[in-house]
Amino acid sequence: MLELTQDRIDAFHEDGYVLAGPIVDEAAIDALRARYERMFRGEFETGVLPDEVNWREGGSDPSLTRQICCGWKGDLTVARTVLREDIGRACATLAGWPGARVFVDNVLWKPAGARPLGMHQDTAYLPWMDPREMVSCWIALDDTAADGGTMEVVKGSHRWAVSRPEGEFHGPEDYRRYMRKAAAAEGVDEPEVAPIVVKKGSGSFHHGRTWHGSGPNLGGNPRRSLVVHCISSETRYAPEHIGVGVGPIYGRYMRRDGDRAMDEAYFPILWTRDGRRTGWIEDYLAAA
Ligand SMILES: O=C(O)CCC(=O)C(=O)O
Repeated sequence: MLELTQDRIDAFHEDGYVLAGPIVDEAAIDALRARYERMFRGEFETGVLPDEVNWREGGSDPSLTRQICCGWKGDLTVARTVLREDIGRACATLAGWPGARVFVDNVLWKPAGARPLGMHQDTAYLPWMDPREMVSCWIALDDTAADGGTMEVVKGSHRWAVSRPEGEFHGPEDYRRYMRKAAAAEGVDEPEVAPIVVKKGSGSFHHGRTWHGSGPNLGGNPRRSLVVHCISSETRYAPEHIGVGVGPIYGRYMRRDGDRAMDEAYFPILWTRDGRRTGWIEDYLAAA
């Protein structure tokens, strides 16, 4: 069970991120790694295709980081971590929300030698959310090292303005370029970049405006992670985006009748202060 001490909560507010862990145990790590092999071969246990499958064995560029988004919809082992109540409670506590729901997860696998992931702010991609807020739990499935392509966060950058998304996410030439541009706009000459160096099973939480990304994997081992991106249980589609502008993937879940609700079938509630959790989660997780 994940518990956050007041020191950790204070550090998150000060720095825009905080280390945490252990979050998953050895058995879960082994099970997840085995599922990653299957998922990137295009095999999905539930028969449902995750919302984004950005890499496939045999057909994709081996120098890129393998990525699947909303893996929980395709695989129950992934779902058993992503839909954890304590992860939702931790994200809600850090954000000060009444509860938390999952917006999306990221199944990530950066092999030795693979290229960077561009630095960005998560909420830059979410102008259609009300409130436009996110807290993410990033879990390492391998021991990480500063030169091994681990995630890097920029201390204090959660206080910077939200930038317009720019550049490539997968394999950019200069993965810190747009972060430096944002830093300059804030008058920050030397942004403090902190690599998340943790043992497998541990990880970090980051704020939705914190700049983060990762460099090339210059080590000899793969760097696999599972990321749970939470939003407030109260999040709605922003009124000005109803009917337009949410985008080709998550826009498909928006109702067309003016109801701004985010449906729990796609964005399940993990935890609320008043004891609510989406009803179908336990049956779904037991369906193996
Ligand atoms: O693991 C990484 O390199 C980046 C992950 C990321 O973008 C995220 O957790 O939002």
